[in-house]
Amino acid sequence: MKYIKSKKWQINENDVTPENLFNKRRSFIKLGAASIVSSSALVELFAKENIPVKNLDYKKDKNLNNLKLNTYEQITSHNNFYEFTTSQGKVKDMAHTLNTDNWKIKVDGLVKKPMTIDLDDIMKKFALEERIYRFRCVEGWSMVVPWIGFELSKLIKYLQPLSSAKYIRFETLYDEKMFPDQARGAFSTISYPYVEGLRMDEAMNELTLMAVGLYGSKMPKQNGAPIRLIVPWKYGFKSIKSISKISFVEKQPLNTWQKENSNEYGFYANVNPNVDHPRWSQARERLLGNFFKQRTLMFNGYEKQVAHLYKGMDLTKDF
Ligand SMILES: Nc1nc2c(c(=O)[nH]1)N[C@H]1C(S)=C(S)[C@@H](COP(=O)(O)O)O[C@H]1N2
Ligand SMILES: [Mo]
Repeated sequence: MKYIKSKKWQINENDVTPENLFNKRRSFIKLGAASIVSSSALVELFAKENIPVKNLDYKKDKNLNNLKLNTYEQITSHNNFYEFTTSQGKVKDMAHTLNTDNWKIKVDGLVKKPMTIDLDDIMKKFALEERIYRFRCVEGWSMVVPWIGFELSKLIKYLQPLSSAKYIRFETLYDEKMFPDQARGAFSTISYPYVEGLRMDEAMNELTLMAVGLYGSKMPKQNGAPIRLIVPWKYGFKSIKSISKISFVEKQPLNTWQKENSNEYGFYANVNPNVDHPRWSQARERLLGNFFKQRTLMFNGYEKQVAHLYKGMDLTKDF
């Protein structure tokens, strides 16, 4: 590995498992010394080979809970991203049609000044930090991911919503050229654009993250490049990908999965082992890479930080 340890395109060696290194080494050798001086070629190769390239600067998470991370390979090869396909293993091979150049986010609704913001500007404004979070899909699988991003609260303070704004609403980009399932029109799997929302106090919670990367590397397209929401105490579908619009609103937004099937999916979607999905138990989950299931934790293990948000609510009704 010595010869790839250059400052510009250094990989985070902690993040690469021994068998990973062993298998990838053959491809480096094939490349030959000449190609190795071209950093962009190497970056491309690394991405294809599922090795994160450390190209973000961020403050490391101390990982006080001692969570064991899933590998970069696991996190980037099992995805839910219906805009491409419902086949979780195939998203990574299709996501290249998503073009994240010059990414913009439209901001409107109950806000001091509606505007369109440039992702590049945002990246300069907010210092990035790593957040190692558990992530639990409503389907019963989970993973532990070292996300990179900044607190949504910082962005909200910068955008200055009006006091009449009670909820924040997000939309994923709508572009039929980039997302094949959107191009299927009436035959698409779900309706687009994908929509999600949070109550303002949930959005301002210190855990709520706008993520722009993982494993020190810019967000892989299959994981929702270039910027997505991460709400670790809620089922994964709340963590909307590839965000192109943010609105501040008075009424609770109708999120995509509630719209698709309100008997099975609600607005709050807090991880809760005691409230089963109508078609399966939510008491246990399978961590990616594990054979045996493990217990699901109330609020996905973030009870201390978020339980107060739901005082007085009936979590069996507001699921
Ligand atoms: N735009 C959009 N965002 C989305 C989804 C999607 O299909 N489209 N799937 C959701 C679901 S169900 C999950 S579990 C997570 C998966 O994130 P991952 O692929 O990074 O694991 O993204 C969520 N965000
Ligand atoms: Mo999910």
